[in-house]
Amino acid sequence: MPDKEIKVPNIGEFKDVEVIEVLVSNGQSVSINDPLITIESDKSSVEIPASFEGKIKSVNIKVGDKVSEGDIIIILENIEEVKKDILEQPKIEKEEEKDQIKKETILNNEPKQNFIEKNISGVSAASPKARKFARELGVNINEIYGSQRQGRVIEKDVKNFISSNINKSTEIKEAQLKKIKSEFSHSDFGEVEVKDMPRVKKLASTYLVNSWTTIPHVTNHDEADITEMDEFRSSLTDMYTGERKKITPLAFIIKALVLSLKKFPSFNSSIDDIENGKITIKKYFHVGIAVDTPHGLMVPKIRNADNKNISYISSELKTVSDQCRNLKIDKKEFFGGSMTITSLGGIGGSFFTPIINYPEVAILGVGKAQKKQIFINGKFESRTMLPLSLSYDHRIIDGAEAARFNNDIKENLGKNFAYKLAL
Ligand code: CAO
Repeated sequence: MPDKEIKVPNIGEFKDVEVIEVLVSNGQSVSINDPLITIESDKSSVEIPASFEGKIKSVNIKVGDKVSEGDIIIILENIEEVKKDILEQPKIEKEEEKDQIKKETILNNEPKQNFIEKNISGVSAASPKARKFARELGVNINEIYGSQRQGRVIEKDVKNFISSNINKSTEIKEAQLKKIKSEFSHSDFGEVEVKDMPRVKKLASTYLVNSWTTIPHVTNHDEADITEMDEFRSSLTDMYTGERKKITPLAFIIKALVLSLKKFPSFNSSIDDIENGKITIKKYFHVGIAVDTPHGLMVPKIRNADNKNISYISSELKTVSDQCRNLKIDKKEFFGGSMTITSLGGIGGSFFTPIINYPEVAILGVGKAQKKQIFINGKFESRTMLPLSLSYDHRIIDGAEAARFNNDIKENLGKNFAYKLAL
């Protein structure tokens, strides 16, 4: 029986990718999924894990080598040895081994992921030095977004991450200590099933908890009268086919939000350096959109929304939400936003309390527009009303400013929307 070879798996269209780290050495035992090497293209870096377990007979590559799919990374000890071991083991252990072999087959038959998918699923690009440093300090490097090109993490980012988390971790530890422990487990009351949380949800939970526990949130609710805008939207047809154009209210809301951000720059800011009393005002208008996907919530950006018209924004909305749902979006697209819109308008409901997408300072929640009887100029009229829920960081935005901001959005979506949104 020959030795077992571990090869470079499918890495998408990438070829001759540089090995930046070799994480194992001859004679070392590895388990399935243990990282073996790190490779890096100009798009991202990923660790290649072991697809079998065993003892390393030889490591076939070194730092600086270029590898492509199918290249042999390491050779594991002769499989005869493993077989001999199995024969010598008691029956009960053989069953375990069978499970292991079954696991291996499943692993090898699993659809292969490509580079971008791994990148979006949360693997940070990092220099080998930064990786080593993070590993030594017990920091998960994938939780860090780096300061270098395409979010690449360097040693300094690891240091910054640690210092900014020291206070947080003390608070979290205190909170954990205070957690109420139930005397009973769920299964004491009937059948239950424990499942793994999707990876995107796990990653998002760190950000959500950070936002919820560190930002003093307030939410202002309001309703925008979008009657004229909605009639216009529903009347849009394709010039050539005459078919109805499918542009959702969200494209108009993005444009309206950009106008309000221009008027109220504090909503387009971040206060990551609050200890030194510094506010970063962004001069760009990258609007985040919360996208519901089977993997969890993702928030890609519509970049430079101020320079795009409604049709363009509408088709970009479709493109980025499809990319998120198919896990074909670069991790960097989840960063560098001005403010986020979270729209439940296509699903239902009116008002809610959205959580700010840190390090932003405000988020606009949009509910489902409904026809309502509104008292205008002494009589009731049927108008289409859009529920708005604006959550903001009270350290930087006051309630009065938030109410004015909502008024401005209402104005931008109101009767004179065409003039306001330059249609
Ligand atoms: N009021 C009334 N109808 C609305 C509406 C609103 N505010 N917003 C959308 N609609 C309508 C659309 O016009 C469309 O109708 P037609 O099928 O007749 O054209 C339908 O609802 C579906 O719209 P959509 O949801 O597919 O598209 P969208 O552009 O409004 O939203 C996206 C795109 C990506 C935001 C959406 O698909 C999505 O993922 N929404 C969920 C976001 C979410 O989960 N937020 C919560 C985060 S907090 O946990």
